[in-house]
Amino acid sequence: MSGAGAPAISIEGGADLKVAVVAAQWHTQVMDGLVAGAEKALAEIGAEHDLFRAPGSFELPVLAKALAEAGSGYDAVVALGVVIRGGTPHFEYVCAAATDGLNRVALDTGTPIGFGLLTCDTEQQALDRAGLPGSREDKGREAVEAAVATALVL
Ligand code: DLZ
Repeated sequence: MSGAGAPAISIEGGADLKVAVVAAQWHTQVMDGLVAGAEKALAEIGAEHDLFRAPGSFELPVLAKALAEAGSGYDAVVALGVVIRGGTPHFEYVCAAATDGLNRVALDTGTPIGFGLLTCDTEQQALDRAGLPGSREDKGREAVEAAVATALVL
């Protein structure tokens, strides 16, 4: 985890988990970094994982719900996306729908959802957090660690 007050969290035991990663496709360069960071973290943890692609961040909750439901076989879901503010209120609607939807999926299903949705004013802010060479932060990895750590508590 990174940022002021970020904890060092334990992911010991995560190798026994099966994790679904659901990733939007808008803003390819940023998404490539988020997905690579998430997959690298899962490989290091040793958790079995599968990657599913959503068209945009608005579609993340419906895919996350299918993957989080009992019987899917997944212990945790990691949602990745990036929304960048434009000149219309569309940004607010997509961010709210994705955020509220993912939170609802986690609470309704009881399956932890790692929240790897970047909501940024500029593309540079997203690149700074994408886990790419030169990025300050790796939010794909952080979302994996949070989801795995939560699943290990349950
Ligand atoms: C339409 C749209 C726009 C303008 N911007 C983004 C974005 O920055 N990030 C993102 O993930 N998706 C965006 N989308 C697509 C919507 O999430 C959604 O896929 C479409 O509205 C179709 O339902």
